[in-house]
Amino acid sequence: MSQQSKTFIEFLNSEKNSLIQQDLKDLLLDVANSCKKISHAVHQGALANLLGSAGTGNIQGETQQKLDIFANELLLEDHAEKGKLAAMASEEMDSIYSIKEHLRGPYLLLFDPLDGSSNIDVNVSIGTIFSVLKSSSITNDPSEADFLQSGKNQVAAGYALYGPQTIFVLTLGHGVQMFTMDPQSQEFYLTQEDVQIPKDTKEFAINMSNMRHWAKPVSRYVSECLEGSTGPRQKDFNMRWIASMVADVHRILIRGGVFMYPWDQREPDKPGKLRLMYEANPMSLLVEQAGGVSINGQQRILDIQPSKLHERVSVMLGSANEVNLIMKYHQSN
Ligand code: P6P
Repeated sequence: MSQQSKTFIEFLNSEKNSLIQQDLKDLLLDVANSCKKISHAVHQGALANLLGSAGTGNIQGETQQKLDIFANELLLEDHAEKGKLAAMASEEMDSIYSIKEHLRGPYLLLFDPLDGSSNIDVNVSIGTIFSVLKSSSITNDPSEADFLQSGKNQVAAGYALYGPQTIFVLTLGHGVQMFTMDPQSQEFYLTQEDVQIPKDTKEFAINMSNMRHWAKPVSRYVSECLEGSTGPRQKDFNMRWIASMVADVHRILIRGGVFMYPWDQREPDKPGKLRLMYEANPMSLLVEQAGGVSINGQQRILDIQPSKLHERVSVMLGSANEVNLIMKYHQSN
């Protein structure tokens, strides 16, 4: 590792972050350390008897993998007594996790402890997504209502991607930074500052098997991509679908593209598959901070006022010019 690259703690303590609260810096350092431990477990896989189903289900109606539970429990244990949080919320838990009053701090931590679980057993990249909000009060018992803040209120958001490299991606509201873990030292080094998503792209990501269920604006956009240079877009497109939002979003942060998990008529009463509070909101803050756009078809995702903790949302995010075109199709439909 070239020695001039800052470590994560050097980045947090740099002049650029001089106005960031020390409590928040400490929290983010703890989150990064938790992700290092999850990375170690993910990369052990079968050797640690951590593959396969745990034989239980979560509030989402999904079968929990052993690593889902391991990651969730590790995050709870790591943060319950550090004095930075008033409460935590997780994709894997029905209700919030309240911190004991004498150990409370000013923040709320929300996470999808292991996103992309269906990829665990087939050795495809997965990740941890996190979002940080300010707690409205640390004196009385925190409630689910404390968490129901729109995504633009996030004070920090990011993810860890467990792939060929373990990468920690963060925004504190002043751009997006990427840190790569040195496998020997287990240290995160700043490897990309001020990430910028290209405004245009020739790559889209969506689960094509749901095509017959989509709303018209989505069908129109994807069909035009498929018509390529012979159609109205007058250029050919490529398609990707990793089925790990963290991996698909990471690719978009690096080289542009569009990620869509839109509403479809399979479950018409649900706005979408992905969860607003701990998937769409953190990813939307990262995408916007990197110059991209993130919508649900009607509005900016970060403006959505949540009504429940595990609320789902339709997600279309990525290269600004493409997502703005998708928004235009929704408005003209
Ligand atoms: P499908 C993973 O379970 C996840 O929540 C996202 O990470 C991913 O983009 C999506 O679901 C994949 O869903 O229906 O293609 O398996």
